Amino acid sequence: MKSSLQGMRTLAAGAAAGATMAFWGVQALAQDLIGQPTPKGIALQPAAAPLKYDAIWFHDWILMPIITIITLFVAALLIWVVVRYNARSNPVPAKFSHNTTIEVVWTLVPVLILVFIAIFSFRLLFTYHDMPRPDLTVKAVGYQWYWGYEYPDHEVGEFISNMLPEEEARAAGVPYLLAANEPMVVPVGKTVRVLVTAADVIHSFALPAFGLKTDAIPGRVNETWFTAEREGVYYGQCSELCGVDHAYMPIEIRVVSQAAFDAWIAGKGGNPAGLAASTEAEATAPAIDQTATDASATEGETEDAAVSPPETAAPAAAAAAN
Ligand SMILES: [Cu+2]
Repeated sequence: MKSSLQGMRTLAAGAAAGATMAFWGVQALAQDLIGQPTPKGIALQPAAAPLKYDAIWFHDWILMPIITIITLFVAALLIWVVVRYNARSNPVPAKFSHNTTIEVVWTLVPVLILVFIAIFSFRLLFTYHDMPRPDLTVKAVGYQWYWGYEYPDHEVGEFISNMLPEEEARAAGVPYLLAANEPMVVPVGKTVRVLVTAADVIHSFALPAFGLKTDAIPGRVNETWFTAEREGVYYGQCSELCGVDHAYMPIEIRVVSQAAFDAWIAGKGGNPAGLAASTEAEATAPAIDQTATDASATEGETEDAAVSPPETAAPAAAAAAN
């Protein structure tokens, strides 16, 4: 998946370079903030995890060029019709009302454009679905109007993450409406599986820098993943209208070193070694464990996860067995 995407990247990059370079070149001049929105920024937030790179590539090299070309083409057609066929320059209009050729063309071409977009769109969707073997699991539960995080691998029970009040945020120099009093903390470079659900109404777990947006639905467990590539603080928000305080339930993910993460887990009363223990157990009996872990997930997703183990699974299992 990764290498074929890479190949297409090169191919389409060449073809579409002219269409987007001018526009995105200007964008690159402004230094974007990492993990949070940039004032007056109009592009997507910079990527800090694999899925986001693919999403940005799809937007910049597939969607934007197509949108730009269609917009220019339609604008040119409009201008041509206005100039060439107004009452003054074309006093005697033609009488025909059908043209089979053009009708076939304007039906087929949009279909082909959509099929072309669908190829890359589905590729991106599959990339989201193909989760590498996770190093740890965090359960995120949406409530009206805050998030709860739980670390089952590390025996850290659910704790509540509320939005930081305005005065406290200003005093701490962190973005108000995005900063939380209890962030989700994860180690850098580790693949984090996020189990997403809700306890009351539908919420959505979204964090732009990692390319995450997964609905949190009561009675159902969705899953998504990210591998944060550098330490830092990353902000997201609930992205499903969930009631009066929908705008006040931010998601703050703090990416730290493994040592800092272990210390944080210990501070939460958890077991820092829980990760290694559970990984070993999973590697020895992957099929059984997968089924048990994902039992609460919906059937379709569980089966997919079970039948298509990620590439990293085999070496990990082999290493553990030895
Ligand atoms: Cu919400």
